[in-house]
Amino acid sequence: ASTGEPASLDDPAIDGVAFAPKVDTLQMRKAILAKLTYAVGKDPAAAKLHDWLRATSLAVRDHVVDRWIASVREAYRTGRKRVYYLSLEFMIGRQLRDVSCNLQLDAVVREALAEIGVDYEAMAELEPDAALGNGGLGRLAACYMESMATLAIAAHGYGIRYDHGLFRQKIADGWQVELPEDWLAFGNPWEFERREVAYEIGFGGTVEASEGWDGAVRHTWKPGDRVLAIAYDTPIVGWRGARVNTLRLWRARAADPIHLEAFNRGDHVGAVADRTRAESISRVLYPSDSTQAGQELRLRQEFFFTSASLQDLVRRHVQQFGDIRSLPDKATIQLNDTHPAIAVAELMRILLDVHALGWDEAWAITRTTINYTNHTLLPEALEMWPVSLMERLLPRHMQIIYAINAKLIADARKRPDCTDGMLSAISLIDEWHGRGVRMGNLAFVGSHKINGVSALHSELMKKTVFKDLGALYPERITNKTNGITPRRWLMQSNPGLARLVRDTIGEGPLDDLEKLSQLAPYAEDAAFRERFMQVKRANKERLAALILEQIGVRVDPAALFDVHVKRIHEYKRQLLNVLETIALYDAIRARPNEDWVPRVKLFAGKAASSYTTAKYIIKLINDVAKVVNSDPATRGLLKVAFLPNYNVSLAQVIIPAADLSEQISTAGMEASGTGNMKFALNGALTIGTLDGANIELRDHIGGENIFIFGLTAEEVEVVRRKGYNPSETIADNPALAAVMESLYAGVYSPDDPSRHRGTVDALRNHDYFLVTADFQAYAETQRKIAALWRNSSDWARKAVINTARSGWFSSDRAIRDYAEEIWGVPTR
Ligand code: B1H
Repeated sequence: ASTGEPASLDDPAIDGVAFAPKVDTLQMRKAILAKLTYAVGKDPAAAKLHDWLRATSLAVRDHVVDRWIASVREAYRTGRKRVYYLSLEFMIGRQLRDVSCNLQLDAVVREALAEIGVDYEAMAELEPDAALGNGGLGRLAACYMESMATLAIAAHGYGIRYDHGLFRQKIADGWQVELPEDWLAFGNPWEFERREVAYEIGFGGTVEASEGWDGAVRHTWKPGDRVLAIAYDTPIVGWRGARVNTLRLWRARAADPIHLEAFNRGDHVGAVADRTRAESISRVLYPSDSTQAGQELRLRQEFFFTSASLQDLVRRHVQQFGDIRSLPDKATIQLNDTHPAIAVAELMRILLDVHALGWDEAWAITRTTINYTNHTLLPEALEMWPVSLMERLLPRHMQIIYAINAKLIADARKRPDCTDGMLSAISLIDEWHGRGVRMGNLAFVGSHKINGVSALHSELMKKTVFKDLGALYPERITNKTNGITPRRWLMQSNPGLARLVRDTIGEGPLDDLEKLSQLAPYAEDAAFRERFMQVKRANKERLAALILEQIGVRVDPAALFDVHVKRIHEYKRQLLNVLETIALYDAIRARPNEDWVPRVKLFAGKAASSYTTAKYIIKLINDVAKVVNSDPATRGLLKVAFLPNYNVSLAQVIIPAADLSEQISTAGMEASGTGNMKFALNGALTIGTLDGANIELRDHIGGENIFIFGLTAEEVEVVRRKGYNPSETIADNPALAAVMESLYAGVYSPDDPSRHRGTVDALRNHDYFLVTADFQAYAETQRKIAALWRNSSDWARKAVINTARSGWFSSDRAIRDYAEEIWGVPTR
């Protein structure tokens, strides 16, 4: 390191004992100035905030690298089992604060910059979010990477280094506009390019069969074209520097950068056309959350990063242990949804065709090494690739998939209870929609363990998508309820609350979040409640300032902040919230003298670019906001705000400032949710359905501290089976009927009165997501919430209990469970 003690790269403490770099403010200041001068090449007198950010990041990074090298050496020295987490998404957000916090350098960095005269907060704001993900699934991968480092698991994340992450959202005249995101524009101090780590990834071509020396048939895939995968490594620092693991992201490069012959002919564009095509693989993240993209480029992305990752981990294994057959003892692979499910066929190909193992041995290795997490039951999200596309792009893999399928079907036929229905359900090939490969079934069949992400979701998985495979292999399905890292979602995002916790019950929760339960008795302590709500108030003032700055809406920090932030999707039912908001607006105007609780309805979230209905929901929220916010009749009692460009950094400001957390998906549709956990941890009360992890949240914090309403998953199923008639429900509820009529008449869209008629018609005629069915229960629950709000000490009591009882939702707990029950690796 450039500061403090010379680094000990073989630090034995990495195996267990916690650590903090011994650096004082003076050393940190010198280090930052040295980086500014010699790495950034700037005169301190002329340096811009951006330059200081780069210099500071590099100075902090030195401390990371020491621990990183020690961690890698430790894994080699001890020969322990590694965890490989394959994910098409990693939404890791900003790094500087995360890394400094985990290395306990935050205070020193802050002071050093203050001495130099640089505003740390303003500087840190300049760091772009690494937004290589869509939503919960990608953020979960980031929380898990951090917890694996914290628990000193030797883990590697593998994904794609997209040039452009999730689009930037602008709101223009109330509509979502997507702008390209350019996180690498100013370089990325947190990544290390590894030009020498490069693998060839094949596509297309032919398969040749020949007889081997032993008389067995060997297959050789001769790809038609090849792309290079180049590694970019980002260190992932665990809490207190327990360990530093590697997130390895692959970038696509053309094997030949330019066709000189074409260039010399004067075809300057054609000379680089192949290159552009090859490199498009890692160009951009698909912005769809919960719908299969179905594009050839997406399949190329999936195979590209899966193949590179498997080649890399197999090479590492053989280099260290000499024998591919010990792979299951030394490596375990976790597939984050089916996006890397082709791993089953690719690992088989590597074992059969490259390492010349026999089928049974190769299959046993594959099946003990791979595990699969399912994140959704939504039919439109279940990946299925056309057989024709797979045969063209991955001919050898398709052969292997057919062979796996033949054995699967043959085994199933041996069972006495085997039926044709069962065979067609378990088959890897779907014959119904024009022959497709069911990636979920492939992942299931090739895995040791298959897990869902909440108790309810895992149960539903057994009853729906994996009903028949689950009956055949019941021991494989398990549950691992999601978790969130308390470092980012409490310590960094809510330093006020973290300080209060520390002052009250000490350091315990910093290393074991479940110790937050020691706060529970303080719910009865009026002075403590006062301090707790003061922290909340300060967070709300900060958010109010941001809302004013971003969209020019003035909100009162004393009002109830009612927050609905997540991807925009029909099943998440932002519409239910909007309809109730309109009903509330109607009621305030109808009965102006009632004792209304001042409320801010805050929304944020992105719609998939191709999801028209979701885009109309955004427009509707903004249309309603415009009318409500400018109506003097509400006397400021109701404000509606849509904050643009929801991302990890914005979430870190919004969540600590929330009083009420909206988790109101149609029961049975949200696999888990993780926002629900973040809000509760930060002392917001939840209004929610019995869906996903909300159920476990209720079990942990107690039914009296959460507001549950609406149909259960079982009731939803029954209602849908019977055939739901929304028009009856609407007719029975005058407030709801009035809302529908005003929307239909264009009260909220006077410039285009028919704009929201499609929305109203859909609700009146089908209402697949049962918005109208749950409206009454939701509205009544909101009135109970308002009543509780008036009793500020009762509200505060419940808020404190929410924080105190959320410790179980730490991703450390989740990862410990994966480590023990799925991976078979020790944790500290
Ligand atoms: C989740 C997705 C997802 N489930 C397809 N499935 C995608 C599906 O680009 N695609 O094609 C992208 C993402 N994301 C979420 O995972 C669930 O909806 C949440 O309920 C859950 O909390 C989260 C993490 O498990």
